Amino acid sequence: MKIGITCYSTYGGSGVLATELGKLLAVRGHEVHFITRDLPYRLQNTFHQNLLFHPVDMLEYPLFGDSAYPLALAAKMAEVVRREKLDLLHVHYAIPHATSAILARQMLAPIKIPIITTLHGTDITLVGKNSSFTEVTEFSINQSDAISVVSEFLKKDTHAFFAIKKELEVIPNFVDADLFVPAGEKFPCTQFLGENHGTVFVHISNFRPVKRTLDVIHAFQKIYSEEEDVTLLMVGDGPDLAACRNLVEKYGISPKVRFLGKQNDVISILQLADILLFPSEHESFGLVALEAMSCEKPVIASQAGGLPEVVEHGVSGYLCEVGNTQEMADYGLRLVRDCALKISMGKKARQVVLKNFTPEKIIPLYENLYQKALSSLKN
Ligand code: GMT
Repeated sequence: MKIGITCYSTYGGSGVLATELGKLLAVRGHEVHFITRDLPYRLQNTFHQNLLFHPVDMLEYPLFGDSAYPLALAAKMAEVVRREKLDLLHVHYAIPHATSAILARQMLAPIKIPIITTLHGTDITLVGKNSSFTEVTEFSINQSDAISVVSEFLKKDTHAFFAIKKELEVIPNFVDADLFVPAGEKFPCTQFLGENHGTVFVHISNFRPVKRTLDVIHAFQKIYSEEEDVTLLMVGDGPDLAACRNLVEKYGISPKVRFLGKQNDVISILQLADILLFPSEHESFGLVALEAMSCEKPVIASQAGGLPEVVEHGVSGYLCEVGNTQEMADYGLRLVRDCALKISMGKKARQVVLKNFTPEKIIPLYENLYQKALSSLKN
């Protein structure tokens, strides 16, 4: 198939997932055209003859600022569909990508192009529920030819809030378990963190309020107050980063916490860590948790959104009440003090990934959805 993929190209789970999907579809013989504002960051340093990139041309016009992006995207989609004879458009994130695709489809008539929309979470839970976007989100979902959501939680939430007339197919996130592997020689821990790093906790996110990054610091401080041989790596950047730095200063734990900023090589970082701390307010799936699990790292996460569909409490990690940093610290301490438990939980975490969340299991679900959308258009 000739597939057009649109996603956000900067950091963020939806862009990561869309890019990894495109790369794997290309390997499976599909011709994949990324129609995005910039080169998606997980596409950097990647070459495959079936992977093509079409940047959205944006007119630099002060009056518009960024507001013309949805229109410029629609125009680029129409141009690429026509020229490259694409079979379908797969858009990630309802707003504005599905909306732009609908406009492109209208511009393309009588050419018929199916639109597949994947809802990732914040497009529904934060943006779509905002009254200024509710109607356009609902419209864009209902106008799509096929829709997928990344968890049962997101399916329920979408139905609860919007009047959806189409089937929402649950297709979970996946991780390439051949790349996200447990051990890494490339980036040895002692070389990077010194000899006395102890148990290494890691948090990776875009530091938005929904990630509750301050809870990571609170929980880690509680752990450190009982066990000094611990280190925390904070990876990523975003609105709450400064507040996290201030809290670390306030607690006087700066030597124990390393802020690494945005990083491309997430695999190496996960490999040198022992435990992922992931205390989100809500999380439709939690791709980072899956990536950590694939590297045999237990996850201490919140009992929120789709996370219970990923992390099994007491098996691959622990699920805690949102905001209960004492509970998170208690589980963290349990793993710090019981190395065998930490290792066996990590191994079970990877088993879960291998059983349910590999590309081999998940990519065919997307291919079936594409086929369904194509045949619905023929009927
Ligand atoms: O929250 C993020 O990290 C970014 C966000 C996005 O849309 O880019 O991620 C969402 O999509 C991911 C991929 O499907 C999911 O794994 C994340 O759980 C989801 N984030 C939230 O629901 C907060």
